[in-house]
Amino acid sequence: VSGAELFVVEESDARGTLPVRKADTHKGTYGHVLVVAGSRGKTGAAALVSKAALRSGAGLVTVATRSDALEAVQSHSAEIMGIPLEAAGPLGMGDLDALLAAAEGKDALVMGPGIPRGPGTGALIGELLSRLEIPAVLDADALNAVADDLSVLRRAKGPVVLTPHPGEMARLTGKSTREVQSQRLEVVSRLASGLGVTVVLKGDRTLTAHSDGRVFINTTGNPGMATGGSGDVLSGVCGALLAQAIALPNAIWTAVYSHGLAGDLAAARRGQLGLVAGDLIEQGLCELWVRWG
Ligand code: NPW
Ligand code: AMP
Ligand code: MG
Repeated sequence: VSGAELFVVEESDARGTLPVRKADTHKGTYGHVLVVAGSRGKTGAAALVSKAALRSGAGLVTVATRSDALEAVQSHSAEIMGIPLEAAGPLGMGDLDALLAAAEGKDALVMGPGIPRGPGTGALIGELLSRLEIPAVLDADALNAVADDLSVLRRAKGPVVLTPHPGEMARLTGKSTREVQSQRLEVVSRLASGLGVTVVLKGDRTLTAHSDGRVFINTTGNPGMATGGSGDVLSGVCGALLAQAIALPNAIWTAVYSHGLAGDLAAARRGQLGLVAGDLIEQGLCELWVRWG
């Protein structure tokens, strides 16, 4: 691909990117992640994002979600703080003020897994990103929401990271999933440079493309991770590393490497068939951080 510069991420690269905790620090040092995720019936998505962020070093995690979903989201984990979004139905411009208030004092935004999506969700995301300076990770239904009009992403004030699986990438680019899979490198690097964002094309050998033409190839992970919620965990890890002020794109290829290695460690305990997304967090990530001291 013309202009693309390829790198294979190694364990020492990922390990070396992570911050070493100093004694004279506190939770504020490690950043506060705002998670906009979940809805009735998909509260698990918000919980997985949030728990993954907490288990990846974020100092604080707050979830903003519809009132009818918040209690269930928080019941998954005592450490998650919550803000109810009082309106009803799909996320739209009516949620802007509440989300701007929720984003005050936050260090990174993760938006998308399990959100209620409607015709106004893309415009809301564009408006929100045009007002926030913090890095934003868009995943799942936030990607589907902006797919109709990707130009909303150009309004973003802060850095933007997109984390599509091949099906979502197909929607973002108007291609078929097969076409995406047959030209992964071209598709991901073109989208990243075209929009001026960082794009993670997930799957076997996940590719992280930065807007400057660099593409980072991941070698960790296994098909046991093809299970509901795996991607939600990745977006939480990304949010946590960004909130800890790790620069782009390093924060993202490190998150991808760590998430995949967590999957390999969890599969060693559970088997690929037994692996569920929660294992990536409770077993995989925790074992990984111990291994990396
Ligand atoms: P197929 O099936 O192969 O033809 P969707 P989702 C394709 C939330 N979740 N390689 C696949 O194609 C998420 O966060 C909530 C190739 C299919 O067409 C989202 O907000 C959970 N193709 C929402 O639910 C746990 C691939 O994409 C399509 C591919 C819907 O998310 C689960 C499926 O994708 C979930 O995370 C690959 N590697 N991967 C919860 N507990 O609350 C996917 N495709 O339609 O975007 O649906 O990803 O399940
Ligand atoms: P999602 O489809 O959004 O839940 O994301 C699935 C996550 O699991 C992504 O991080 C993928 O890279 C990872 N994953 C799924 N299948 C595989 C596979 N066969 N090999 C490696 N990683 C995978
Ligand atoms: Mg997903």
